[in-house]
Amino acid sequence: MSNPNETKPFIPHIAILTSSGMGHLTPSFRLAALLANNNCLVTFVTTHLTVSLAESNSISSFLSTFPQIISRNFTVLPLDPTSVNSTDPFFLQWETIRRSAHLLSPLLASSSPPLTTLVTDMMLASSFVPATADLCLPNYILFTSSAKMCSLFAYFPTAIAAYDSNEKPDIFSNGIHINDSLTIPKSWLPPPLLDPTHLFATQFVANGKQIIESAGILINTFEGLETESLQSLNRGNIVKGLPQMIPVGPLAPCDFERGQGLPWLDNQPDNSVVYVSFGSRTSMSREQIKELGNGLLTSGYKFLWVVKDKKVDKDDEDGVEEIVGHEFIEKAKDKGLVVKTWVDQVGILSHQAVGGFVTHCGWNSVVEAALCGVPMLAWPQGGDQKINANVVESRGLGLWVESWGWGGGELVKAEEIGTKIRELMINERFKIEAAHVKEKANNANKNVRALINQGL
Ligand code: UDP
Ligand code: G50
Repeated sequence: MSNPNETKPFIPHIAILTSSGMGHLTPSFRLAALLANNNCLVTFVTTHLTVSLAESNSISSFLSTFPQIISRNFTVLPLDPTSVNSTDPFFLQWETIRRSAHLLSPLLASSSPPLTTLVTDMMLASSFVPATADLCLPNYILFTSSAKMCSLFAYFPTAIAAYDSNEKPDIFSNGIHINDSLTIPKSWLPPPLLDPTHLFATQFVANGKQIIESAGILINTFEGLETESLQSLNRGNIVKGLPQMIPVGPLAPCDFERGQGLPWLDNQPDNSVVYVSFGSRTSMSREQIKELGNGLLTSGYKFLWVVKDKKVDKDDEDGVEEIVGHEFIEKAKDKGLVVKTWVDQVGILSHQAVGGFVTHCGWNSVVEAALCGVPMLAWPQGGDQKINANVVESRGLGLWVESWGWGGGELVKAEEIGTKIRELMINERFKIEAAHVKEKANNANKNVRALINQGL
């Protein structure tokens, strides 16, 4: 017979509201899995109309692998695209979700058992934190980029407020001076921020203002990777009175993300292959693809290259051979593998044959490479990627050729790409530092589990 005086153990019930794009969905899945595997009940809120196929496929796999996670489909209102200053499908989807914020409380109010905590993706913070205030729950923000980017994010509204539009036509010409040890140069800013009327800029400012109202920021980074930035944020050296930054990284990949493996890779010697990928939503011009392909050939290293021809996978119809050319395929026969499918990136990065990663520096890619101890050649293409590239370079995890600029700018020539790849693969210091950070990444994982067990 059970003891009537025995109290039931407290089980936190956490709702996670994710946004759009694999760079946001993936860390939300990983956080949800981490919580669900550590005695929390999780409700996961998604919008089932996604921009890309990769998103809808991964949502299905995630939900079927975790039947214990409660799934809530958030139906959003259609957005009039002429009402916003952007055509990027992901930016539009963030805005669509943001404008439906008032519909979330009614969806979550009846949760059983009642919710104890909300976690909202940073792209949605400024509309959802106020809109869910009536639920009277602590609202944490999930920040899926670097702590250095979070410093800019937190400070940017102050920088804008200090600006008198009549006196200084170019507010960014000297960069954003955050404190005596941190200035973000103008050329590193996400390009849409340079136009204050751009949808991305208005969201960025509104979301940045909101973080002060949140219960805390869960950030996919770790002490061993971004010691200084985390300290500055938490010691009030960026913005005074910020809620606590809680490093929850490196968020560990879930089993459902695992792919079938690549027999070609299994047959290559240790540390001999360069892995090349620019993430889930960056396409390159055909001209740049040609230079990159020739650069890989001239590097002398074997390569595994994921090509992307269109921003959204549904539109990516041409075959690999049409994109890279028949001549290249012939030349690359014994040298590399070129694919145009979704790959298991963590599976590749953790393969012993992979010795270097040419990356756009989407933050998830950087954290995954850090977790697997793989040095990087940073080639930022847009968004927060130059700031992330700076983290890679300053942490000694690889090199960044700043003069290459953003993707879509001046053409980077094959010869130079080949030279930099050789530098990446030869430099022992990168390998040593990457191994060191990998060890710290594994220790950080243990700390996160301890934190959650104490009750977040
Ligand atoms: N990714 C993957 N396979 C692919 C392309 C991307 O697993 O073929 C994953 C990658 O491991 C990362 C995420 O998708 O977790 C991309 O996020 P990131 O922040 O690196 O860049 P984004 O795609 O947002 O630009
Ligand atoms: C995704 C993206 C471009 C981009 C960023 C992305 C960031 C991250 C910081 O995550 O810069 C950020 C926080 C809130 C916000 C916008 C950006 O509203 O495609 O630059």
